[in-house]
Amino acid sequence: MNNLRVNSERLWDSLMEMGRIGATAGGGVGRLALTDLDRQARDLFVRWCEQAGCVVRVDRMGNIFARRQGSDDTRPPVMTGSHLDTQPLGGKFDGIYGVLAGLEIVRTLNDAGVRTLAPIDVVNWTDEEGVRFGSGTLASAVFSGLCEPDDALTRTDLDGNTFGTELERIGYAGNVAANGHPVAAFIEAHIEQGPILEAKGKTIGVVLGAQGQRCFRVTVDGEEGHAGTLPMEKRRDALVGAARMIDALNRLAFEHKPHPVITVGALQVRPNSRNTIPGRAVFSIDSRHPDNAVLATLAERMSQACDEIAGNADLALKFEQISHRATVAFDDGCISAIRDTASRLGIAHMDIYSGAGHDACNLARYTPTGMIFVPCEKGISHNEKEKALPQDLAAGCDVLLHVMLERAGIS
Ligand code: HGY
Ligand code: MN
Ligand code: MN
Repeated sequence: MNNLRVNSERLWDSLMEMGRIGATAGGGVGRLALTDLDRQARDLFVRWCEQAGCVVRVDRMGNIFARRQGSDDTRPPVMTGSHLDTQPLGGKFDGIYGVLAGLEIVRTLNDAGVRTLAPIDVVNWTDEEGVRFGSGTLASAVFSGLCEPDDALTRTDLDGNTFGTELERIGYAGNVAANGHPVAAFIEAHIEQGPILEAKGKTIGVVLGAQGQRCFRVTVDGEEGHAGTLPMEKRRDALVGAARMIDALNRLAFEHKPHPVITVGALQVRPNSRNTIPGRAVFSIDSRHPDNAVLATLAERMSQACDEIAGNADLALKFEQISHRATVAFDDGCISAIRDTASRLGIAHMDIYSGAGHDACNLARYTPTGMIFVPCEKGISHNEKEKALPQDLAAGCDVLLHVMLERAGIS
């Protein structure tokens, strides 16, 4: 069995075909969760899984589980997967690789006529990126018992659509209860989204854990006014206030060693008109650090900095925490299995820590969980230029195959 290898070309072709759904002019993919493009990607994934003989179920959060039966289905499944949704200007590999690597394992086992003892589940987690509904990995958090279904289903996007109504609209509001089924282990394959593996010349990252993350929504209220008639000293300009806050937050990040990462990625201005003084500005904050205590102190300091700026400019402020993910340590047994399998297959590997968040960070609180990273070019991700090499993607999938086989057993 040790000589079993995935079909690199088939994996690559599946990634390229999936990448055509929501392809952007810049060579990337823009496929936001719960849009018609997401539905098309889901439909393609479901079709492929059914063609591969899987039984497909969808839960209340729209998570898709493709099950390859084992010879002893009393055993809990060994699960792998990731997410098919992308950033607005994302790439072909972030998340999608983990989902299609799982499908490639099913296809490879079919070709080899191998039946595992435990079933294998390949999952597509809904809305890992959290672009539309404010915080990421909501659906795997619900599955892992970290978030109530209604708390997630009632989240709204900027147009006031709720998560739940958008799931219904695309036909993926499943009838399976969202609060998880027993899982023997969860292993997620993902591109590193950083430059370390490539710089060190390693093909496999044995992921030890992931840094903590706190996200916020900041609402700054001033007063609309005429851009031509209201003197500068009489203005309560919400956007100028927000700009000062964003600059202060950025400077705050450099005051801590090692640096946290603080990103303001989304900003809405009302009424967003050239000749009206902005009355309201709403922006997001994504803050991350490997130490939970530093992250908590940072939250305090960011709130104080915004408060002070608002007070000095006669602006009203609302500083709301939207999500909080503590640092995560993956399961020692999964980590050793990934490391030993990479060694046994003769693939260069190293231990690594994840700067990015993943669905695996939620599953780690529910079942023994591990992650396998493969390099991406120059570490570029959340960018249309995101690239990965077929041979690296196949190597990661081979490690995933043998780790899953070891866990699931062969009948
Ligand atoms: O934000 C993240 O870390 C993930 O890539 N969605
Ligand atoms: Mn991802
Ligand atoms: Mn991502």
